Amino acid sequence: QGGGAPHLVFIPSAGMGHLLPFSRFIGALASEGVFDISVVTALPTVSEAEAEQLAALFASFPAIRRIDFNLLPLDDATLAGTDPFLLRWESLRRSAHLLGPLIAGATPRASAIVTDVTLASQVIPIAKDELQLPCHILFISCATMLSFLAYFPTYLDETNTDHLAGDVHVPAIGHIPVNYPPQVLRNPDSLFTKQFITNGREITEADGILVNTFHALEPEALTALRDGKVVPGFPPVFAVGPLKSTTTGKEEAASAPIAWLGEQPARSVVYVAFGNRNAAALDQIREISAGLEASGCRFLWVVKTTVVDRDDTAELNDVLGDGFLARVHGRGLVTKEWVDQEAVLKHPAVGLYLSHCGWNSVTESAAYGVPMLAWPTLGDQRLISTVIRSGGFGLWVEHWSWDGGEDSLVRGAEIAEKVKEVMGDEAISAKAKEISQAAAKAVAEGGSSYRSMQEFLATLS
Ligand code: BUP
Repeated sequence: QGGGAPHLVFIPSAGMGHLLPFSRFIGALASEGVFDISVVTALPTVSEAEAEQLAALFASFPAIRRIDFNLLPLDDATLAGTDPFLLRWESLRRSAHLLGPLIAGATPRASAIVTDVTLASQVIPIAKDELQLPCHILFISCATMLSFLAYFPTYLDETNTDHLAGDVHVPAIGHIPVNYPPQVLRNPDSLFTKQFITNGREITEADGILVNTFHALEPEALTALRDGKVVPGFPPVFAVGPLKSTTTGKEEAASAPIAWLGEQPARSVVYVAFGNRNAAALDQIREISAGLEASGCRFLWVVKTTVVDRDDTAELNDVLGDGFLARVHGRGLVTKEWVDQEAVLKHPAVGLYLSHCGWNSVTESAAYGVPMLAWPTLGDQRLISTVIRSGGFGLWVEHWSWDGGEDSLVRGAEIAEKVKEVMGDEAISAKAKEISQAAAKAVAEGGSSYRSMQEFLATLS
């Protein structure tokens, strides 16, 4: 590195779903060894998983520089009770004016900024007006969600409203029922809604948008965005996924879940995980346990009972109920620990992923050809589930929700039935295999994502 190499400054946001694709993208660039790279880092991180991820990134690539970003205190009583990750996004946004001088002082001089979309409306003007630097977004959800985000301000203007008030027809994408986008958008006063709208308006000013997807996974959405059919004059969209880890930790390979998977027959295990910030209600957890037990399948289940991992002190036995772990001993492994999910999904023993459908998780499942049983919980996850449905590599039981309350509780018997159904579905399994082959082709030399990456890199020199 050095001597006139482009210097990219990355600004990731909070939450593993945001940090992991940044780490993967940065790792891929750093491995090429031709770029100077800095990462704007706000410490302490919200979760322990993020702290460990950042430490691993800097340890794997010692040449990457860390730009410490000291956040201003967020003294705002109106934000009490807000989700800690969303609160951190707000904190990053309100401190963003400090980024201009920080990045201006970087040596060698920065040549471009790559920011998370949650900070777009703050960072893009700083990059362009103050620093005269190109500003790109690394979008961490799917192209379908990007289309929705980009079109949402037009929807508001045309319907003369300030919130999600009905179905949305996104040009060239189609009809999106009112209950598919993040439901918090129904509330105009929510912090998320305000951020979503200002970011959605500003992203058209970005110089480029990198998306962790690939052409075969979302052909319509990518074509519509690129042809300016969603929003005229939309920035270039570079589909560079699926992004994969560049560090293959030996410790992960030796971890208990991976070792356990090594003892199970091929395609026999149901992997169950609902992301790192979805605190499931106790009664729903009990139904899931009943469902997994009744399914008769082997399973590996990552249980989270709190939004932030550091707060999780519950004992598994208390959470799962007396006797459960003993009854499923040998065929089910349950953990509260962070597992290397990519290594799990890559493992030949895994035959199904019962998932909350965070986008990173979906791209991982697609990359490794694991069929999905989609159980979206919140945020972008229902829109993401439409991608699984149209790709045919999973089943989305649309009436399953996580709203809480007696009516919305998904019963163990139904969970067992659907698990068995997808485990035995040859058509879904064939589609999953097909999509993983398409993913491998996309990132291989000459593939669509490979070429998009080259096109993006060409803009930097
Ligand atoms: Br839990 C867990 N190990 O134990 P998403 C997650 N992950 O590697 P998010 C692990 O975290 P939202 C674990 O592979 C994925 O790359 C997983 O990102 C990894 O969902 C990432 O899938 C999680 O985008 O929820 O962030 O939990 O959708 O709300 O962002």
